[in-house]
Amino acid sequence: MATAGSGKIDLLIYGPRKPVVDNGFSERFVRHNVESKDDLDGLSPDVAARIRGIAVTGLRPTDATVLSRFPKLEIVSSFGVGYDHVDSAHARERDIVVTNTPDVLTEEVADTTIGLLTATLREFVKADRYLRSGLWTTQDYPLSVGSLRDRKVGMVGMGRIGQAIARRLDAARVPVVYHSRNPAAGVSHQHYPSLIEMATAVDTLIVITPGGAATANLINADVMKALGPRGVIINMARGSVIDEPALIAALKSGTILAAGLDVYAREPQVPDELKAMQNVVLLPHIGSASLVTRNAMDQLVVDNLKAWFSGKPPLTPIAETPVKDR
Ligand code: 8YV
Repeated sequence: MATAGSGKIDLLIYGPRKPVVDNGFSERFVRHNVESKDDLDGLSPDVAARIRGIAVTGLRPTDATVLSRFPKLEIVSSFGVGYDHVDSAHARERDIVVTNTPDVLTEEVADTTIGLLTATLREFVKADRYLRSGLWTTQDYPLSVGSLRDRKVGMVGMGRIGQAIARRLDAARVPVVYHSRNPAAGVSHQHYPSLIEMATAVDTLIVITPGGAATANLINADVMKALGPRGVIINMARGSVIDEPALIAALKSGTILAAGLDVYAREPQVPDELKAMQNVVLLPHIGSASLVTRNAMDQLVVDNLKAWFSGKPPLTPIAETPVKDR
């Protein structure tokens, strides 16, 4: 933690320490590190009064109670493409610009999605356990009921990552349709304005839509019922987008076949009921979590702040907080 910086720019680093962030700023800046929301109370009022920029380096709640501690705040540079943890309405009201880290993670998350989809359908995790337990020496692993070969995928969300996933499925010759509020520009796949209608027409859902109030529990019991007993759900978005108790019930009862999950309602807590199931593959929110991609995301967090404090427009502002002429 640095000391007071007269004439310097005070930044709050809110979340986990990252080498790219620790080493990314010149002497012009003074960094103050706070790991979690509870630790914010440890920040002295003097320092809070000087903070002009925040780097949110992980999924930390950045709501009005957090932002209102900083009267001189100009910019919140948030790690990750999703920013449902940041109160963008509050920021907008106070003319605080919010930035995220799109594009640099698109292909990584799309790769992870295809891996999780294939692992779920072809039971890679169960098969690995089978081999390690020595069972292969007595009997071949049973044929998987799931396969990509006889499936039709409905994408829930067709933004940048959704399109990168769809490109991979096109190459694998898997039919793809999508649901989103409005048709996506330049996308030739069939668009379904109704999620239920799409769920009825497909057997596999890939969820890759922003989290937040607008999509809370979008994938509910009715959608799961419409998907049917061959149904597979892959969630790469936010846990909040799926009604988790309804998902557990649907997996237990055979309303749907299987699920591959990277995100959960109360991370890092994952319901024991899910952990006990054989027809789910559970990843600990690692969609973008390779060194190369996380470094690129961290760098963009730094670069947005540096651009702003050099008097330039930030590189990747979110749509809700447009930047006025500087
Ligand atoms: C990160 C993500 O893992 O970009 C996102 O929205 O969910 C991930 O890339 C997340 O920000 C966790 O820190």
